[in-house]
Amino acid sequence: MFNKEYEAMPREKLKELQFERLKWSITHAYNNNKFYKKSFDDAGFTPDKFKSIDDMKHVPFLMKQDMRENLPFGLFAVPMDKVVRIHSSSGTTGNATVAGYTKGDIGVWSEVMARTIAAAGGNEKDIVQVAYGYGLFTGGLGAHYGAETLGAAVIPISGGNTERQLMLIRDFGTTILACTPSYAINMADYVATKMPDYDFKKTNLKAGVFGAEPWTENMRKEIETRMGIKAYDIYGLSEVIGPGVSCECSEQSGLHVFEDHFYVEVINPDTGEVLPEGEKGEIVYTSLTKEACPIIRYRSRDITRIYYDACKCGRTLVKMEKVTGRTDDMIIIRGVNVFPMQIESILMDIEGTEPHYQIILDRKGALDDVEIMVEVNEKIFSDELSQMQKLTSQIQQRFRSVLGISAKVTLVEPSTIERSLGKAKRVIDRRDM
Ligand code: DLL
Repeated sequence: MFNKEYEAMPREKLKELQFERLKWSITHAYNNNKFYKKSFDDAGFTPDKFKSIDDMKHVPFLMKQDMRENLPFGLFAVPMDKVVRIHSSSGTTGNATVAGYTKGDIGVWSEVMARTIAAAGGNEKDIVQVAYGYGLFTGGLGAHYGAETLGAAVIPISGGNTERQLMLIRDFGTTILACTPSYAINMADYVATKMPDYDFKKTNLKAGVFGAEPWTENMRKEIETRMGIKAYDIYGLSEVIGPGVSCECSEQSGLHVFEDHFYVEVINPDTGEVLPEGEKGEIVYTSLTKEACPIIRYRSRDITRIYYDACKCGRTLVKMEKVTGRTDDMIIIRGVNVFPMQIESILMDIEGTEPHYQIILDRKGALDDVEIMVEVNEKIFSDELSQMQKLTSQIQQRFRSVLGISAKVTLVEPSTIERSLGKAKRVIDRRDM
């Protein structure tokens, strides 16, 4: 553990710490930011009414729309001379958000990312190759500062240039890879198709810290087998800090939330009501220590559940389940609510398909038209036509029985679907065009 005092703090003590920090954060936002002052006043809430953690339910939510309406710096709570970094995310759903950091915020972020890499087995002896994009996206610099804080050696290659990535892994002896899970698969595919003499198992690579997009257990298995590594899920969002909000530990069963810096609640997205432990809903974040951009009850739109268990790793921090969807990447196909992840799970359970797919939505008259384009492996593609037809109808049948929708299925040869260097683009919705 990078910071045992906080990561394994007895829960009672952690609760006290959270209460003190919540009080500070709420007061800081109210006193130093006009948006929060108005929003709290409108809701009839003032920080002096915050007497226990239970009072959180009286604090108004911060919505994505509030962020948009206050672009670029309307949610900052310190003067610009205290801000040392600005990041911005185009957002998974296309709405820009801007985040500012003070020196102190960068310190917290570096610490939670150091903890994240340590939870994946990293220490100062490791060589961490950061293949997340550097720039306004928080992945690159977040992993970079975390790895340095841990004392590891960083290779700041950023995303792209796959062949060079693979050569560096081999020649520099990279031990930990940081990138999106879809890019990790992309690297494995590159090796399989273009570098016959390359063997991941002969490199020093032992682990990967993968995140920034949803991925399934099947994808984890695939990455672990093909690269001969342990693949850990890491999670975060720019509005909260970037990567470093939560991460998996050696148990790989749920992501520990760094609760000494982030307070989490799960709510019913329709009613806003806080749900009991273990129930699935939208996760809501409150920052406890952030100076430049405090976020108070931010509705993330990510769907998960949180639960407390005595984790074998020794951390006492609450766990969140792998995020498999958002309230807003939900697509409605002929009235059926579908998450891209459900489609991925179906495809990954079918022998012969690859984890590269796109869902193309169109409108034919009044009806939604769905096409699933999915890559199949080389063997199937070069086999007889009957094999392809069999697979097509197997996929169609699974879609009908699991999701209740009929879709056109197009099987394509390996490497047809455009690869992304960062987050994969799974859905192309042409219905509103
Ligand atoms: O994606 C931060 C990040 C960078 C996380 C690198 C992990 C690794 P944003 O670009 O603001 O920030 O996008 C945040 O991405 O609300 C989730 O919907 C999704 N997301 C992030 N990590 C995961 C994950 C970064 N491990 C949005 N699993 C979030 C599922 C994830 N979804």
